Amino acid sequence: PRIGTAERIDWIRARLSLYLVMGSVNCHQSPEQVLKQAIAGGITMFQYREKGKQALRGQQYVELARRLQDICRTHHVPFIVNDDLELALTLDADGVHVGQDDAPAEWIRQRLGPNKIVGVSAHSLVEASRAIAAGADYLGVGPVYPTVSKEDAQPVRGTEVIQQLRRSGLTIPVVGIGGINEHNAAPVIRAGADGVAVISAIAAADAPAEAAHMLKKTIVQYL
Ligand code: TZP
Ligand code: MG
Repeated sequence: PRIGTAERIDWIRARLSLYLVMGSVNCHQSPEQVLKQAIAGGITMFQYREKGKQALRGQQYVELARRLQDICRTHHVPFIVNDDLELALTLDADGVHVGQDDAPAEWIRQRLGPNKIVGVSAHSLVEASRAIAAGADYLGVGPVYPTVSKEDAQPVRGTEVIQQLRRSGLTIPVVGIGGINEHNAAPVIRAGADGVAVISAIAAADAPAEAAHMLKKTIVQYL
């Protein structure tokens, strides 16, 4: 879809309904297997987030990214890179996601150009407004619930920030993140999110396809 159009925004919005964020550290089986099953279960977007003490580095980090990107390409699932502009440029990824402590969103947007997807984590209305001004395509808002997947996670915020964003009239695509699973996803969507982003609910599931499918069912029901 063409840049800056309502069509492009809605295309991104639709891709956010079930967003899998993952690296090798989060998986109980090979990341390739997890991703394939998650896609079979209905995920709509993927973020390569290879973080933590046990994370792959160097050539292995790049090679896993390539293999996961290939799987995404085959199934027409957008492939987003967490916090690594250079990797995204090298692989011609579909976009980059940055947190508040990462490179500024303005810089990411400038370097990626207008056609790539730029996602930004926001924990308040102020951070959300700044991200929008910087050229973000979507916001990741959380942690909605307690999470075990991020060591330096911010305090839990429930669905409050998502509601606040919508009440103040912001229409940017939003995904809730943090501790979300099939049992607690509904309030996130009802609060105004366009989807949910999950790590452990899918990546650490015994049956990732089943887990994704159940989550998707809940989300679609409340969207
Ligand atoms: N950002 C805020 S919470 C979180 C990130 C990356 C971790 C989400 O993982 P999980 O397992 O879905 O709680
Ligand atoms: Mg970060």
